[in-house]
Amino acid sequence: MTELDDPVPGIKAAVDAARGQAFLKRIASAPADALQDVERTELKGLLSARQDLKAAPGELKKELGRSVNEALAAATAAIAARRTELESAERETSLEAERLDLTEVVGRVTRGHRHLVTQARDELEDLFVGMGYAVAEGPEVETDWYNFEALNMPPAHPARSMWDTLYVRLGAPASTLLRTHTSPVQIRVMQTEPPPIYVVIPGRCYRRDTPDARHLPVFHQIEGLVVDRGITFGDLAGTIEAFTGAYFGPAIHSRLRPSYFPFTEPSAEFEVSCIFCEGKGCRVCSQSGWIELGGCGMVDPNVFTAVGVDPEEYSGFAFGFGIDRCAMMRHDVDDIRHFIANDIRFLEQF
Ligand code: 2NL
Repeated sequence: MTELDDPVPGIKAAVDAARGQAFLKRIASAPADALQDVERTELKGLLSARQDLKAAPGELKKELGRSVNEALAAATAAIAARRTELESAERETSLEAERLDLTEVVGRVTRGHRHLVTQARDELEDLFVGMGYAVAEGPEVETDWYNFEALNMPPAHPARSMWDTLYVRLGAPASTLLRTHTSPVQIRVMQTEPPPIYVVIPGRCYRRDTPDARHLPVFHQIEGLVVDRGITFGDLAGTIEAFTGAYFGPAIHSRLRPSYFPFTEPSAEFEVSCIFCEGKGCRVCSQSGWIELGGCGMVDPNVFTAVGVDPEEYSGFAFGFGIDRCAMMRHDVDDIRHFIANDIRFLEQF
């Protein structure tokens, strides 16, 4: 090889290599650190070769110089293109990694849901609202007058022993208590609203009960009250039949059996056909086909008199039942204590 063929040792080979497809291909798929190597070795080599070329004879310098420049331009452009590509890929990766998928966060961290008893309460409220009733609420700490006396139970009335009352140390002994039913709210409604009254009152009630599968000292009741002209026992029976069918389904019916409550006369217990055997008779309903749900009756005239409603002009009915029991029946819950055990595995089922 003569000096003319290769005026700067290795320059032709370097140029050929730099202009070869393999070289450009290598750049096009090089990772970031390999790009830097190419710059440090091949490009640097070409640059110093161009420097050395200055000593070469005129024609050769021009021709080879153009080749070197072309090779340098092509390689620089390829490196720049590859670098842009790598940078945008890197940005893509970090965006993806740092992205907050809010829908996923909501799906993973559950926000919880209403307790089964609250669901039952809401459903029962909706059902009565659909029948034209209003919903009212009232205090959970009551006076003896609202919880007992106004409801036709004067002090020392034997019927008071039906309720295991929790008294509050406030005022005279045994004068302030945790309401044993939601009836005091009905008394308050009758004191403040003139008839016609169509109202349901859901809420927490308290009794000095020892917890077992069917009792808790804190439970939930919903009571209904209707006061209007010409209200009959037939209206009461029809209302019970309408709401039990709506809550438990059209296959479920109701019946009334004579009973006693101090605030209603006549009084009845109402039963619904057993939702497990639909009235055929099974172990849950002791083969009777019926399950007791609550009590009801025509408002006692003494109650009307206590709140200033004229019993000669108005009549009415009232009913009351446990929301917890209702939910237990419909969802086959065998122990009321599940509701307050706070076991997420139980709660999540509903
Ligand atoms: C039961 C029985 C009942 C009432 C509640 C009531 C309220 C007023 C006047 C008359 Cl202000 N009655 N409420 C009537 C009959 C039965 O509940 O066993 N509940 C679980």
